[in-house]
Amino acid sequence: MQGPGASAIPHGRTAVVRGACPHDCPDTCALRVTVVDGRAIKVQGDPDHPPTHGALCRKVSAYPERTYHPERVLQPLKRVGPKGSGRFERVSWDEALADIAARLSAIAARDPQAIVPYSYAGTMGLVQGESLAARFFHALGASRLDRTICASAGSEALALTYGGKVGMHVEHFAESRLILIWGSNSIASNLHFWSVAQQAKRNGAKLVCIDPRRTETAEKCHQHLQLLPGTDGALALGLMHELIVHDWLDHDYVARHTEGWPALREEALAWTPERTAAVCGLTADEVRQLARDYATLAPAAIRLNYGMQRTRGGGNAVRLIAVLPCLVGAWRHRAGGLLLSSSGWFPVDRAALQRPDLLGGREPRILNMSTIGADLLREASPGFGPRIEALVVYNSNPVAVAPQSPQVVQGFAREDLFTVVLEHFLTDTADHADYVLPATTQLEHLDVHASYGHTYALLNEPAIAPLGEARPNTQIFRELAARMGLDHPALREDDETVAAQAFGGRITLQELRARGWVKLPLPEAPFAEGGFPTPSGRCRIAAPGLEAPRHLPGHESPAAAPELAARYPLAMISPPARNFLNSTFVNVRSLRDIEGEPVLEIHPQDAAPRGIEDGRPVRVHNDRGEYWCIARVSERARPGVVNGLGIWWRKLGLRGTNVNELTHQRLTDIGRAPCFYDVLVEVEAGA
Ligand SMILES: Nc1nc2c(c(=O)[nH]1)N[C@H]1C(S)=C(S)[C@@H](COP(=O)(O)OP(=O)(O)OC[C@H]3O[C@@H](n4cnc5c(=O)[nH]c(N)nc54)[C@H](O)[C@@H]3O)O[C@H]1N2
Ligand SMILES: Nc1nc2c(c(=O)[nH]1)N[C@H]1C(S)=C(S)[C@@H](COP(=O)(O)OP(=O)(O)OC[C@H]3O[C@@H](n4cnc5c(=O)[nH]c(N)nc54)[C@H](O)[C@@H]3O)O[C@H]1N2
Ligand SMILES: [Mo]
Repeated sequence: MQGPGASAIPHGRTAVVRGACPHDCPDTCALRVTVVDGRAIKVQGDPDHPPTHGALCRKVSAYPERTYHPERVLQPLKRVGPKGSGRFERVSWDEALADIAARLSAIAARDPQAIVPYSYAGTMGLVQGESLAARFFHALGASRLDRTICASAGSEALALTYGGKVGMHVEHFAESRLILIWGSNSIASNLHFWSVAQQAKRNGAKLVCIDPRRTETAEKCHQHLQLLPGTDGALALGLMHELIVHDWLDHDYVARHTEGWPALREEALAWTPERTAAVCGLTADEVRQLARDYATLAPAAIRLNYGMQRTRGGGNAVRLIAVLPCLVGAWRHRAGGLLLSSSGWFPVDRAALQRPDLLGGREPRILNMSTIGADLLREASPGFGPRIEALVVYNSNPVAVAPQSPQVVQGFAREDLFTVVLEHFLTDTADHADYVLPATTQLEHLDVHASYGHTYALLNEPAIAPLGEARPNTQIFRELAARMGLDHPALREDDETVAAQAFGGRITLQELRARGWVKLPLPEAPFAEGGFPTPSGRCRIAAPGLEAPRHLPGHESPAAAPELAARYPLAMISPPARNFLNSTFVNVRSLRDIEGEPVLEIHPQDAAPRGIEDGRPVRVHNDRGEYWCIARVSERARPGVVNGLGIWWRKLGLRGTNVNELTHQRLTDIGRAPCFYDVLVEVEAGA
C-alpha cells in the first residue's frame, strides 16, 4: 500500500492506494485504487472491509472512466454566452479568483447575506464537503443553507423518536429471521446491504419489500407489498392494531423503554386491517399477514430507507415505523430493530470542521435548499432579507436535482445573479455559471468519511495528482478567503490538518492509515436494555396528529386532493435509475448506454386508455411543467402510479427536460424536506 499522495509514485511503478467511495450512498465502500505511471487504471472494493467485502457497484467501478472523461472541466472557465448556453472561455486561476473575489466583496460590503452557498453531497467527504467552504462562508457572514434535499424528514423524525440517527449494525441483518425492506430499492441503492439480506435469506429468513414500485429488489423478495405512495404511516398504524388486538406486544420492553405509548395505542386501535388496506391500496389479508410475520418471526429487522419519507407525511411515517421494533421488543436481539441511518454513531466534530465561531455572533438567515427555485425569484423583503445576488455552488447540481425546475432554471437564468460553480463537468447548473472552477475528484484529493449505512470510519488518500488545473474545494476556498482579505488561521489550514480534526481526536489519521478504515466501538445490540440517546433514555412515541398524514394539505394524492386528481389522476414517484447516482454519472457513456433513455414506467391498465405504447415518447405534465420521456409499459408500475426514473441531466434528456419539471416545493411535515414522491400528473402519447 502506498502512503499519502501517489504523485509520489515513481514512473514505471504500480501502486495500490487506499480510498473511500465519496458518493451519497449508505454503503460508503472502502476502495483500492491501482495506479500505474501516475494514472489510476482500476478501482476495486477492499476485500478486508467487512461491508464492502471486495465488491463495488458498476457505477463506481467506472470511476476512472469518469475521472479521465474527455469532457472533464480542467481549467477555470468564464461565461461568454447567455446564461444556460454553456458557452465559456478559458481563463487563468489568477484572473478567475481576482474577479470572483472582487464581485463577492462588493456584494458583501452591502450585505453578505445576499451571497448564498449551495452544496450537497456530491462528495460525502468531511474535508471536501463542509470544512473550508463552511469556514469561508461563516467568516463572510453569508446566508446559511438548510440541507434538506434528501433525508431531513426521516433523520429529524428518527432523532425525535430515538434521540439520534442511530440503529442496527448492517452486518447483523444476516441473522434476522424477517427483514422488511421498506422504502428501499436495495439492489440499486444499498447493494452491500442486499448482500447481507441474501445471506439472511440463505439462512431461512423471510424478506418482504414495501414499495409502490416493483423494483428489482421487490422481485427477489418473498413478498412484495405494493402500497400507494405516502401511505406508510397508515400501514404502521394498521400493524400496531394487529399487535394490540392479538396481544403480540412486548409489554415489559414497552413499559421500561418507551414513553407515550398509551396515546398512540388509542389511535392505532382505529386502524383495522380493512381501513388500513383501503388507504394503502393493499388487501386486508396482506396487512394481517405482515403483522403476524412481524410478531412471530423473531428477530425481525427493518431496513427503512429514505424513499418512503419523500412525501408530505414522510416525517410522521418514520416516527410511526420506528416505534414498531419497540412494541415487539425486537431491539433485545442484535439482529432485531431498525436501520435508517447510522450516521449519528460517528463522533464527527462539526464545530471543528465548520467553525461556526467565525460568525462572531452574527446570525445570518438560513435558506432552505429545497426552495431555491422560489427563493431565487424573490425580491428583498423584511421576512426574506436581501434578494439573492450571488450563488456559490459546489458538490451539487441543483438545476437538475432541485424540485420544480421550471422555477429553478428561471432563477439561475437571472442576468443580475452572479454564479460560481465548482465542478468536474459542465452540468446543467454549471451551464448557468459566470465562472466554473475545476474541482478535483476523489482520486485526486485527501479525505475522511463517516457512513450512514455502516459503522466504519474511512480514509481516502489521493491516488493521482490533480488533472489539468483542477484544485480541491478546500484549496479554492482558502485562496478565495485570502484574496478577499478574510484572515483567520482556520481559513489557512491544510487538508491534513482538517482531516485530523474530523473525528474530534477519537479516531486519528494514524489509525485510519493502518488499514484504511476503523470500526467504531459500539455495543452489538445497542438498545437491548433501552438506553436510547434521548434525555430519558426511552424511545419517544408521539401520537397527536399522526393519524392524518394522508390528509395533510398539500399532499398530492387522489385521496387527499380529489379536485387536482380530476385533472392529473396519476401519482408519480421518481426514484433513481440504478446506474446513475442522483445526477452524477449521467454523462458517463458506459452507464448511460445501459440506462438508454429517460423512462416513465406505466402500468398496462393506465397506458391502454391513453393510447400509450411501449418505447414511444410521452408528455408527462401538470400545472408546473411538462417532462418528455419514453414510455415503458410495465408492471413495475402499479395501477394509478407512474415511475419517472431519475435524475437525468436536462440537456441529455428529451427536449431539455427532466423529471423535476413536475415536482413541487412544498415541504414535509417534519424536517422541511421536498416531497419528490408526492406528485400528481397526467400522461399523454407524444408526437
Ligand atoms: N444507484 C443509485 N444508488 C443510490 C442513489 C442513486 O441515485 N442511484 N442515490 C443515493 C442517495 S442520495 C440516496 S438518498 C439513497 C436513496 O435510496 P433510498 O433511501 O432507498 O431511496 P429511494 O431510492 O429514493 O427510494 C427507494 C424506494 O422507495 C420507493 N418509494 C417511493 N415512494 C415510496 C413510498 O411512499 N413508500 C414506500 N414504502 N416506498 C416508496 C421507491 O419506489 C424506491 O424503490 O440512495 C443512494 N444510492
Ligand atoms: N425528482 C427527484 N429529485 C431528486 C431525488 C429523487 O429521488 N427524485 N433525489 C434527491 C436526493 S436523495 C438527493 S441526495 C439530491 C442529490 O443532489 P446532488 O447532491 O446535487 O447530487 P448530484 O446530482 O449527484 O450532484 C453532485 C455534483 O457534485 C459534483 N461533485 C462531486 N464531487 C465533487 C467535489 O469533490 N467537488 C466539487 N466541487 N464537485 C463535486 C458532481 O460532479 C455532481 O455534478 O437530489 C434530489 N433530487
Ligand atoms: Mo439522497
